[in-house]
Parts: sequence; C-alpha cells; structure tokens
Amino acid sequence: MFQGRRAWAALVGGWLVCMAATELLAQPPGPRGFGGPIELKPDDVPAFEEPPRGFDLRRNDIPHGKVEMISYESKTVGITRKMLVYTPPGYSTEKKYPVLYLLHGIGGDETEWQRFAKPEVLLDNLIADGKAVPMIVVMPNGRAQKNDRAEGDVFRSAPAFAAFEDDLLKDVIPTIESRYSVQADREHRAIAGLSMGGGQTLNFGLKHLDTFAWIGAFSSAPNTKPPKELVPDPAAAKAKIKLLMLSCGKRDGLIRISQGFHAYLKENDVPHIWHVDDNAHDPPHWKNSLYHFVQRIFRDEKS
Ligand code: FER
Repeated sequence: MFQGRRAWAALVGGWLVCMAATELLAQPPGPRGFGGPIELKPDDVPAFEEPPRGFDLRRNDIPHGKVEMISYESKTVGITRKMLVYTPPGYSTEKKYPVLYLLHGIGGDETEWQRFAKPEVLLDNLIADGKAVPMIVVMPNGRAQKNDRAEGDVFRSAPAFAAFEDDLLKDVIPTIESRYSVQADREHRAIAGLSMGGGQTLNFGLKHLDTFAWIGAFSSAPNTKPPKELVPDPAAAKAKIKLLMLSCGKRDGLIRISQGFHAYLKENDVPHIWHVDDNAHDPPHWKNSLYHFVQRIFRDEKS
C-alpha cells in the first residue's frame, strides 16, 4: 500500500514537472517569442468562453458599417498623420456615438488591427446580434514621430509610443470629436490596445480617468509603467473606472507584466477582469480579447 502511494506520488510529481517544462518550452521562437520564462499562477485562467464559430466572418445578411482612412494635422508631431475610423451600420449625425480608441503593437501602424482582427467584422456581427452597442472605433498610429512607419529596428521607436499620449489627447481625440457625431465625455470613451498598445492603454487610460472610463489591455508590453505608478490611488481609480480588462495568452513570454498588475489590483481591491487564454503573443489572442471587450463597454452595469 505504502509502495503504491509512493509510486503515485512519483508519477504525479513527474507529471507536474513535465507540465511546467511544457509551459516553459511553449514560447514560440522567432520575433514574437518575447520575454522570459512563463510561470502560471492559480488566477491565470479564462474569464470567458472561447468566441463562437463564425464570430470573425463577414455575414452578408446583416447591415455593415464603414471603414475610412482619414488624415489629421498633428501639432504634437508636426506632420499630417493618418488614422482608420470605423463607423457602425446606419451611422447618422442625428445620433451621437461612443468611441473606442484602439491601439496597435510595436511592429504595426494604423492598419495593424485590420490584419489581426478586422474589428469592423466583429463589431458588425455583435451589433447585429444586440451584443455590442453601436460605436465608433478609431485606429490611430501610436508611433508619434515624423517617420511613423514600422521600419527598421522597430524597438528604437519605443519613445515615440510614449510621446503618443499628447498626440492622442490633443490631436486625435479633438479631430474625431470635431468630425464625427460623438458623445464627448469619459463615460463614452474607451481605450484598448495590444502589446505596446496595451502598455499605452494602461499608461494613458489610467492617468487620464477624466477622459476614459473603459480600459482594455491585451498582452501588455514592457512599456507598461509599474503598478504603483499606474494606480497610485486605488480608491480613486475604483470610483472612476467603469471597466478595466487585462488579458494575456498563457504562452506569452510577456505575461509577467499583466500578472504583476493583476496581483496589485487584486491586493488593492480594484475591480477588473483578468482573462488568460491558451494563446501566445499572437493575433488570435488579440482578436478574441477585442471580441470580449467590445461587448462589455458603454453599458450601464459593471461586468
Ligand atoms: C519588449 C518586448 C516586446 C518591448 C516591447 C515589446 C519596449 C512589444 C511587443 C509588441 O508590441 O508586440 O522588450 O520593449
């Protein structure tokens, strides 16, 4: 009997070691295999089910919104810049819409979300099914420097991602609010992004809670400020945030950044969603996270 128990313990122990090794080896090689070893914690589980089949496929039997590339004069950067704007089906100046500002990663530009998720397809489908409120989605270029193309060593542009704070607040948002029919207050502005854009989302969104009430950071990168700097006053943040969602793939070598922030929020009693799925630092994670986030913003109840 005792022998049997020992054998079982050895078997289970061996299995645990194997699982841990598998997690460590699970980081993809190549340019997206960022970061260090992955140590999963008990809280690192999905908050949501996988999106249903077809959530990302264009349906011909429903009304579609429009996507247009617009230009604006950026006083911050001193050049004319571009951003992509989705307006929902039936967009009309008789109504006013909430706006989601959606930010890209280190190797991307204003077109990157198009390659990773087709936000217009997700939104058209969710709006048709009554699962998301009609909203405008703005996809700007988060690299606030004169040459804002993702060229050469993209890591050298990291400071331009920080400089985007001014471009967003002083140029992008005023442009959108002067050209589109929008509800221009914090409860009708959301900010979300992937990787570098996730870091920007937390750095800018939490610093400017008078501007944004809905915040979604997917696979946040090392540009994310330390938790105490992001949320120096947990009670104030708690009172203002309508939704704070953090997500990351369990095979993402950058997960320690989101894990650390989740732990700080939990410790300081700041409500948030922490969603960890089976993906890596990759487009499926960002597409799925966007799908989950947009259903929960601009709604009355806290989710
Ligand atoms: C880093 C690793 C990854 C970093 C940024 C990234 C600024 C960004 C990745 C992405 O946007 O996909 O060390 O430092």
